[in-house]
Amino acid sequence: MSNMSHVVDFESCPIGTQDFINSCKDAFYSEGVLMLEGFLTEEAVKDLVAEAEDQKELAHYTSATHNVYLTPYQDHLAEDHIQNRQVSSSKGCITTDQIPTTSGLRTIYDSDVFRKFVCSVVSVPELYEYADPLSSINVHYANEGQELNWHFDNSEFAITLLLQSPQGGGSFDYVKDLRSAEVGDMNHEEVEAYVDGLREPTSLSVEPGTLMLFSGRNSMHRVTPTIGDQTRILVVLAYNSEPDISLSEEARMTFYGRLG
Ligand SMILES: O=C(O)CCC(=O)C(=O)O
Ligand SMILES: [Fe+2]
Repeated sequence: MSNMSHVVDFESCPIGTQDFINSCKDAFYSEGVLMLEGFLTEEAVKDLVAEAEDQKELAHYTSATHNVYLTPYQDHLAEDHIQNRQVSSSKGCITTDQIPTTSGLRTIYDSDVFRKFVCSVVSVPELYEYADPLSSINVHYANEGQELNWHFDNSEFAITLLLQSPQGGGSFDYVKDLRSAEVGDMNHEEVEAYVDGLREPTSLSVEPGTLMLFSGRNSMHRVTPTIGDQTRILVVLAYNSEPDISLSEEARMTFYGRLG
């Protein structure tokens, strides 16, 4: 397994130092998104892209329609009600069990300094891996025309590492705090205005090697379609704040096409 300092550029991102942690925490709470450019070393980006390209043929491809809240269709509401309105998303995905044991992705995921950093930024005491063998580390592939449409995440926060940008498209658009899941405020009207393109979201163009930590539960987000034949390759690192939790069987079947 590679060493953390081979994969993480501690000079530009000193994730073990309190001043840096404090500034990341401020950015996460004020913007809803923490973006650390140059988090991965150039060498790590190269190695991880090569590794992901090698694994690409193992990816499970899915194409699905969903509403932005990722909730089931509600028969008592009209088809064009924002809670029923369907958008489509498609991607390829490989799972934790398919990531090589020597991968730098495992080095980062398992690292104490990284977990402590994330805990401090998102204000949780402890982070645990998923109990199932699929959900902790995923690599997503978006080929030409593939996109992740508007949605709110079920999880409170998400951590991503961009390995490869497409030639065009692939921009990360988001609207901070558009709903409040905690108090059940779905904010239908404004959500619909963004889905209809009547309002402009914040649009981020992300460079390979960037770590993003964002609160996707209340901030609606999407990734625009890949343009050109270079695949967008993105890693998702997922943790739980409690031990022994598996992703639901329904979600595993939807995302991965298998349970383990
Ligand atoms: O691909 C990305 O940058 C975002 C991923 C995301 O939003 C998700 O997996 O829920
Ligand atoms: Fe998301």
